[in-house]
Amino acid sequence: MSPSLKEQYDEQGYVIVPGLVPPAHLEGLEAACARAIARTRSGEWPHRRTVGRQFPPYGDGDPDSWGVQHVMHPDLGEPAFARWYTSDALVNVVKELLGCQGDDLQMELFNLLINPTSNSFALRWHRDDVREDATEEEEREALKIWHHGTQWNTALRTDSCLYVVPGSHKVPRTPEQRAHSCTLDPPKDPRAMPGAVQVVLQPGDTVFYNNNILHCATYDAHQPRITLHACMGEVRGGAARARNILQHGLSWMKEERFARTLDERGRRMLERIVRLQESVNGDVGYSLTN
Ligand SMILES: O=C(O)CCC(=O)C(=O)O
Repeated sequence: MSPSLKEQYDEQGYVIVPGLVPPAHLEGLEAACARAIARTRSGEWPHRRTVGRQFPPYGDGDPDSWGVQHVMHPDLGEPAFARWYTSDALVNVVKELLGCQGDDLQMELFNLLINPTSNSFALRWHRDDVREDATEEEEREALKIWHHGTQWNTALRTDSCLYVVPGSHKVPRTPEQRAHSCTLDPPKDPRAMPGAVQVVLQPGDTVFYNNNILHCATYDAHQPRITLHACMGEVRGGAARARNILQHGLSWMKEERFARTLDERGRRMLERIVRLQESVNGDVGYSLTN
């Protein structure tokens, strides 16, 4: 018997699921992505990942972008994104991977990963919520915490940017892996990392991953990338999830006009993340440094 999606996800730290964008959503998403990317590249959409900055805060330093942030934001005016984020096809897989009910799910990040246009770029090897200079013991402790959430990339164009080390979401780096990842510099060759595999997605494929898996990514200015990049969590994550999610700046989600763009399921998911934001006192800070 082949392993279930959840078994593969728990064991390897990632799993690829084909065909999670139902045909009824595809045309709307394609058109919404094209408009969002054009507005980002022209400088009109200010929420973006700038080339040269690997993690939040992304700042404004470079006109070139490798990501569009907050695609459900009402100012972007693209309801296709929230419609898909709250769709049965997607939510059913997330429930299976997290082992939870729909009533536990909270709305989190939804961004877009794109190719820069003038400068190729790369993200260093990292875990999203464990610093690269953590000691082996600190890393072991951090990886014991289950964050009650999953992150995914859904490719609308063939995408081979992401590299992961299967199984590394559960164990500290070996000394050799540490040597490849204890730097703020992007890797010259991601394949040099012991255990690394390149994740190749065909259009329509989704890779779900534990964002504390050891991973990096390369962005080729000449290879079109249109990849939906999002995460969803469940309320049991509480404070363990707060920094990871809220460091991206989600106060706009509290605006009543955003709730009005959502269906019933979306509004309930939104209420849960707003409760998390309200429960956090003060600045959550950032997981990683640039
Ligand atoms: O580009 C990717 O696929 C990965 C992005 C990533 O690692 C991140 O946002 O932390």
